[in-house]
Formats: sequence, C-alpha cells, structure tokens
Amino acid sequence: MTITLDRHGSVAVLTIDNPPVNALKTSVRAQLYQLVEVLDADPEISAVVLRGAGKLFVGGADIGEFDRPPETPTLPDLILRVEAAVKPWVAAIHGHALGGGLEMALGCHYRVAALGAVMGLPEVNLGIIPGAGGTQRLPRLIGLEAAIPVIAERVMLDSDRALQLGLVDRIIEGPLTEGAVAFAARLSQTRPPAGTRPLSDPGPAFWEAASARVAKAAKGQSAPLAALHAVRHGVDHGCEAGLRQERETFLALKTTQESAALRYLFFAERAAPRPADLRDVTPRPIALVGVVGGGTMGSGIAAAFRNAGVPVILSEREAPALERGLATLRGLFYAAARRGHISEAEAAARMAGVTGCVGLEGLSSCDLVVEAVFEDLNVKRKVFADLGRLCRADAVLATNTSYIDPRQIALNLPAPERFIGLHFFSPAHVMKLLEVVPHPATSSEVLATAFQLARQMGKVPVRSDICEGFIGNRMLKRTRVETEALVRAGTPFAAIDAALRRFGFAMGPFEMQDMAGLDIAYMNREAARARGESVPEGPLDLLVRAGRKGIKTGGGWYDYAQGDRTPHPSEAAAAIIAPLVGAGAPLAEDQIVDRLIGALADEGRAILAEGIASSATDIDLVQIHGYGFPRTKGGPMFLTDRKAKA
Ligand code: T1G
Repeated sequence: MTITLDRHGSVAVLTIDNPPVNALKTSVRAQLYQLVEVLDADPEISAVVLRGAGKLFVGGADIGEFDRPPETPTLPDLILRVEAAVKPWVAAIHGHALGGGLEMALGCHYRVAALGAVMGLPEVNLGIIPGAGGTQRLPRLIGLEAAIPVIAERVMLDSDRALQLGLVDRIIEGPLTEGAVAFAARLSQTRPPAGTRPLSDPGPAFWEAASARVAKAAKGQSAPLAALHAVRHGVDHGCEAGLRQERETFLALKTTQESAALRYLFFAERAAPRPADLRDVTPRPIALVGVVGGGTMGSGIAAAFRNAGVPVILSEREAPALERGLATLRGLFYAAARRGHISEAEAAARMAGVTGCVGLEGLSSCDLVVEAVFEDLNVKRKVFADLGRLCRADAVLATNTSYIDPRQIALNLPAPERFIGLHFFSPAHVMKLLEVVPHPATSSEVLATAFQLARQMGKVPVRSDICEGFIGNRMLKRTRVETEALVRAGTPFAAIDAALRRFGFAMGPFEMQDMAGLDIAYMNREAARARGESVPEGPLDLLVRAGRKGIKTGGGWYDYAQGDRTPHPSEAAAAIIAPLVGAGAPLAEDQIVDRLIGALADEGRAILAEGIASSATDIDLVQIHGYGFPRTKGGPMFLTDRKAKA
C-alpha cells in the first residue's frame, strides 16, 4: 500500500509513501480518491491530515507518466474531490511540496508546514505549466503579485514566506504530525473561503509588466508565458474557465518536443552523478582539496570546491602568482555577494576556507589534489612526479587537462590507480559539466569519489574514455571543421552564427571563438601540423597571423569596441579571409542548422561506437552543460533520434 491511514483520536492521518519523492502516480491518486469517500462517511472522523513519508511532502505528479495519456482519477479530479470533502483536510508539509504536490496541498482546506519546508510550482522547467489548479488556486490564496513569480518564474517559497503570504496557516515548530493533528482536532466544521473565489483584474499595465518580466526570464522557453496566460484567463473568465484552459494548455504542452526534451534532461541530469556500475562502490571521504595553479581554471576549480563547502589549499610556484590566485578567488566570492547570490558573511566564510602555499609541499595532507597548470605535457608530468612523492599514498591525484592524454601525464606516476582526469569547463565555478576521464589503472573507488564530488558540487559528471579532446572538445573540433567548410564553400560566417543563435544557442561558433580566443585553436592546429597531421590553412589561421585573436585583441572574426563585447561586422576580417572564402551559393538557415547538428550527431555516434562515451544521453549532457546547446532541443542525439522516429 502506498497510502497508510492512522487514527489519532478523531483525526485521520493519511501518509503517502511512494519513494523517492512521493510522486502522485495513478495508484496513489486512486487510493486517495477512495479514502475521501471513506473518511467522509466515517462518523468517528472529524478531520484529515495528509502528509508525506520520508524527507518530503510530495515532489509532484509522476513525470514518468507524462508520455502517456493521463489515467483517472486525474489529479484535478482528486483535488476537486478533496476540496468538496465534508471533513476538513489539512496538508502537513515538510521538505518539498512541488508542482502537483503543492496543488494537492492547495486543494486541502488548510496547510501547516515544518520550518524550512519549500513550496513551488516548477513545472515550467519541464516545458509545461501547472495542470491541476495551481495557476488558479494559488493567486486566489496569496494574490497575483506573489503568485505569478511562483507559477511562471520558478520562484520557491519557504515556510516563513508562505505563512506571511497566507499559503500556510501555521508553522509547526515541534513534531509535524503531532502539531498537524492538534491543529486539525481544533477545526470547527466552518470552512475557509473556497480557493476558487473571483480575482479582480489589476489592469493592463500589471499584465504588460508581468509579461515583459516573464518573457525575459523565460530565455526562449514557451511554458512561462503560457503559465502567465493561464493565470490571466482565469482572472478574465472566472476560475472554472481558468481551470479548463489551464488543463488544456498543460495537456497540449506535454506533447511538445520542447517538453519532451526538458523532461529527458530532467531525468538524465539526476541520473548522471549516480552511474549504475558505481552505486555499490564506497567513495573516499574528501575533506581537504589541493589545487595546483591559481590561474583562471585553478581559481575557478578552487571556488567550485569552496562553493560545495570543501576546504581548499591553493598552490602556486611563486608568492606573487599565489597572491594573484587568492585575489581572483576573493573576487569571485564577493562578486557573488554583490549580485545577491550569497551574503557578504558567506563570501567571507568561503574565502576563510582557502589557504595558500608556495610550492607543492603544503599539499601533503590533501585527500585530493587537482592540477590546473599550463597545458603542456612536460610541465604536467613534472607536477605529478612531485605530487607522487609529496602526497599521501591514498591521496587522489587529478589532472584538469582538456586535451592531453592522461596516460602520458601519469607515465611515471607510482600507484596510478589513484590518478584520474577531471576536466572542468571555464568558468569552473559556474559551468556544470565535468568530464571524468579515468586512466586505465584508475580504481572504481577513485572513480566513485569523482562522481560523488561532482554531485556535491552540483555538477553534471560525464565519464569519457581517452581520445583527443575527450567527448566535448572532440565534437567542438568537428563543428569547427564543418563551419570552416561552410565558409570555404561560400556561406558567410555571420550567417552561420545567426542561424545557430536563432536555433537557440546563446551565441554562434564564430562569436564563441572570438570570446575564447582564436589563438587557442590556432595553437592546437599548429601542434597538429607539427605532429605531421594535415591541417589545411584555414581562415582562422589567417586571422590569428594578422593579429586578430578575438575580443582580447579588439577583433577576430568580428570587430569589437573597447570594453564592449558586442560583435560588429569587420571589413578587415572579411579582407583577410577573402582568399579562402568560396563563391558558392550560401546555405539557407535551416540547411546550416541541419548540417551542423547532423555533424554533431555523426561525431556523437562515432564516439559511442568507439566506447568513448557510455550513452547518447551522456553526449547530450556534454553538449547542453558544456557547449550551450539549447535545453529546449534536448541535445544533438535526442534531436536527431526524434527526427528519425518522426
Ligand atoms: N516524478 C518522477 N520522478 C521524480 C520526480 C517526479 N516529480 N521528482 C524526482 N524524481 C526522481 C528523480 O528522477 C530521481 O530518480 C529521484 O526521484 C530523486 O530525485 C500536475 C504536471 C523533489 C526537490 O518538477 O525538484 O507536478 O535518478 O535526485 O535531490 O501540475 O527531485 O533516483 O532514479 O532530484 O532529493 C513537478 C522535480 C512535476 C519537482 C527532490 N515537480 N523534482 O530532490 O532528489 S510536474 C517537479 C525535484 C507536476 C502538476 C505537474 C527534486 C526534489 P533516480 P532527486 P532530491
């Protein structure tokens, strides 16, 4: 049974026990629907408390059920039935009450909450809108001003705020169930005003401001504005009409590719830190991390560990470089405080958890050391030779290399079973992707430790076997080959950027190169040429040789005004690359997109076939969390797979 019924005097306590998040799957709804009838008819029962087992109330409807038509009783049916119950129902909320879970609580006549509970309607994250009354009942309980950010802008409410707004009738400081029962036992048979009372229209200016705000926060996703329209429909046409329109919109959005993509990523991101083959392996405790190198990557990696509460020692070769690294770290924490992401006190605490050392000796007590020095094999080899001598035999040693073969780096390292590649993406304290690149000798315990750390840091870890560029940069290299071929054949690079921006990328590949710096790719091309690989002279080579390395030199593919990152068409760049630009007919926008997404998927299939990636989903996670692939498209593998099935 997933619902248990206990009697506390005249109060019935119903407990939903459907791990892991008490999702309101069909069988749970059916049992609850029957229990409304039973409890209404029971003369011994004066009130009902509804609670969740485990760490939360209810995490929502069961997202896993969304690929098939809803089964009865639907959640709206159940909520209407509870709302019409003869006996008063009290939702006792702890942990999370999200989506359908909060809608279920809104259908109850009262709500009490434990301290620290979190309530929200995050459906728009899944490309849908609340589909069981949230867009209608919440505004009628707490007002439009407070409800719209929850419904359409992903805002969560904690217990205190919920009490302040009237979403919660009481906060229970002691044991929640006891407090809820005591609250319910005192309820008379009078009812609070129905959650479906009319709402007065705040006028066009309110809706214009709300639409502008919601559209901006939506970042190209369609559900947030649809959620706002559902709220407004109920204001304009009454609650009944609002409930109908909300349900129609929810059912329609559920079948869109955008929602399928977002739900696909929802499950993929949660499964990523817990690969099946490591679920029974105990990770090592990591209480102190050393980071070698205080440059952009090293300071970002140190910040990522500090943001996860792990103490860090930052090591540099000389004091001035160490000071610069510590100053960069301090800047990152206080910038987060200035943006309001953390308090000043938290910024100070994060910085207090960082110590610095000159040289590597100070890292001897670390449980994990991450190397983030210059991308040169000999430099890295030397660092690991010293770490192998100075660090504890059980310390995990990791390289942040983005290109070099970890087997080469660890060539002379004793006990290579503790060695692993942890490829962070810049800025390392922001980007979620972490490519985990095991050495052939890496132990499963060290691998499990890497995945556990990724989870602790809120990162999306993806295991990659060893090839040039691992998964992400290998696919980036393929994109570069394709885009260069398009330019040579006559498609303007600015048209390629525009096409991909309209597809959903934040910026096109050429704008991206200008931001990252063309000289990095140029260096890799020159290194490949030095290895005897055939890398034909390309437009990028001509630009770098002409000193156009991107934003940092005021121009690359585009021109940039001083201190401004806005790309402007460049006659100079066009003249430099003219000898290599073809006179062929430029591709149309959809052809550009098809060609480039097709190339990404083609390289992804090769990566899968070679066993470099474990799954197509992992490849999509790399693209989404490392290279800005639009979430609403799911990833190159998801997209091409759906097209093939269409
Ligand atoms: N349905 C099905 N599975 C879910 C789920 C859900 N709603 N929420 C989580 N899971 C799975 C998840 O995939 C993972 O599976 C496991 O539970 C633990 O998740 C009608 C239409 C509740 C804050 O969007 O935010 O209601 O990998 O690692 O860190 O209007 O889960 O172990 O196999 O995230 O403790 C709206 C989504 C749904 C909330 C718990 N609700 N969930 O966090 O665990 S749509 C949401 C979360 C809806 C109605 C609409 C979090 C959590 P596995 P986890 P956690």
